[in-house]
Amino acid sequence: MKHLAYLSIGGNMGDRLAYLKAALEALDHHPDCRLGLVSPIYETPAWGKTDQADFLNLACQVETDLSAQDFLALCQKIELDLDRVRIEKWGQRTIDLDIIFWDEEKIQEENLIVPHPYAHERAFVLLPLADIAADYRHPSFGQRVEELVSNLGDTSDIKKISLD
Ligand code: PH2
Ligand code: MG
Ligand code: MG
Repeated sequence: MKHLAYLSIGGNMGDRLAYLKAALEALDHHPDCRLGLVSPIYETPAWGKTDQADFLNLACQVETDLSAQDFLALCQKIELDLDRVRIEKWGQRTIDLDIIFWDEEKIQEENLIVPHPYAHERAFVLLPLADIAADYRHPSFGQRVEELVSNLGDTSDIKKISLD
């Protein structure tokens, strides 16, 4: 059965753009996944643990036949393949793939909570997401992504970057 996942992807170590592109390619090349819409890329100040380099972030849509758990395992494998080392919570990383939404489902498992519990508080997640899923309704809050953006308390200075 097909599922639609929305991901937030970001990183702030090494060649940030190359890591983002490699993550998108890895998703698209998987036989059970198809990459759909991809947002523009944003440069964003580090959220949570602020004494680190700026991130590049984007949001994307993936259609997949995998279960949520298998898709999570795939995301974690892609992170490892792309030099991800877990040093500290919210610390610097080459790449992070977070599942924000999975169909209209709410998932509460030991290793996977969807919708992502901080998504609605983070400009670096919501703004890119609004570019590709403005009308998607948050399964827990009932608000559309666009509405979540207008109610956002996070006023980080996040900038769409041009790739030309
Ligand atoms: N990811 C975090 C913590 N802080 N800040 C920005 N700007 N972008 C991120 O992707 C990010 C973060 C934890 O995963
Ligand atoms: Mg994250
Ligand atoms: Mg993560």
